[in-house]
Amino acid sequence: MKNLLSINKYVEGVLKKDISVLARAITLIESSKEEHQEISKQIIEKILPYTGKSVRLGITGVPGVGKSTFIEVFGQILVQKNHKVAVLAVDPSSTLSKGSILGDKTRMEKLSIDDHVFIRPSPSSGSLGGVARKTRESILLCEAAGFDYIIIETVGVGQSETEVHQLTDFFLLLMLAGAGDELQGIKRGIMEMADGVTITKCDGNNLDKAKIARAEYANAIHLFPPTESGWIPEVKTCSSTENNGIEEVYDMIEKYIRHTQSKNFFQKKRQEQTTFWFESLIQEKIKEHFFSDKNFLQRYNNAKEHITKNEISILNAVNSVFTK
Ligand SMILES: Nc1nc2c(ncn2[C@@H]2O[C@H](COP(=O)(O)OP(=O)(O)OP(=O)(O)O)[C@@H](O)[C@H]2O)c(=O)[nH]1
Ligand SMILES: [Mg+2]
Repeated sequence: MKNLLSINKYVEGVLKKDISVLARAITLIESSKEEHQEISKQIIEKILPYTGKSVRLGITGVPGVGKSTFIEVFGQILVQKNHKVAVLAVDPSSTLSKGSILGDKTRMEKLSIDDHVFIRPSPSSGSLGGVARKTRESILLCEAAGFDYIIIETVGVGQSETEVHQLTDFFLLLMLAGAGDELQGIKRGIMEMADGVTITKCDGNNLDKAKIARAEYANAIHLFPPTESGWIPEVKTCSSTENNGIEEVYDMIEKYIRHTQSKNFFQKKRQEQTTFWFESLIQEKIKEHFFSDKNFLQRYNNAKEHITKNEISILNAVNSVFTK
């Protein structure tokens, strides 16, 4: 890491929309060094009043479904509509798909050189919850730097969605036609989380298959319990390579935002998300608190040994850990 700036320099730089300072602030946030985390905390505190004014869009789907290619085209539409776009990636399986960060740079060729766009690959280390939390703070920094459309790309393999869902206003699921749910590894739970579904690669030989898939998914979605906001998720088709149907996805998201804002649901959802992150941090702290206590740890290990030898019931073992 380059030399650290003062806290005020970070804050000023971000608010002045200085991209290099923004990037450095994010690096700081991603660092696990205690000293860096302390500074990050204070930066976030100071920029907090300037956050919140953006659309936070989560995009998920199995590897290869076309997320990055979609974002390349979708991002350009956003820029045409005068949005300032930040693209962040959450990739919990980075050890499995090391290639994707490199791939993103080439797949977002035009977007990555646009002045109105900021692209940030995923932090490479840390637990899933940790990565998502850092992404949350990166979102806040991007908002403070004037980005009003934040896209979060995540690999849809079933681990990261719940977290990313808690970071975004609209959760878009990209699907392939004719691959079968099983093959796509998309769990029903993820379908239920989606505010919209888009069948990708609706071009060439895929056209008919995509249309059939669209009808099937639309039917499936109607069987899900109604959402709290009353919004019924829509299913679209698109081709990123032929630039078809992308505008319709934009319209769908706009419609969703109008719908949820008119019912005050938009704000309510964000408040619930803040509570979610508060609670998960509290849980983490409680755990940390106990496990950093040597005596607790000893009782914990003892109890564990006793239960594996079947010498004590689990309930009694648990009690023994919390009894001094
Ligand atoms: N025919 C066609 N091919 C596409 C389309 N969109 C993406 N592809 C191709 O599909 C492959 C995967 O695209 P990516 O955009 O990298 O997919 P991804 O979902 O970001 O993949 P990961 O980041 O690895 O999870 C690439 O070879 C793309 O060229 C499309 O609309 N039509
Ligand atoms: Mg990608």
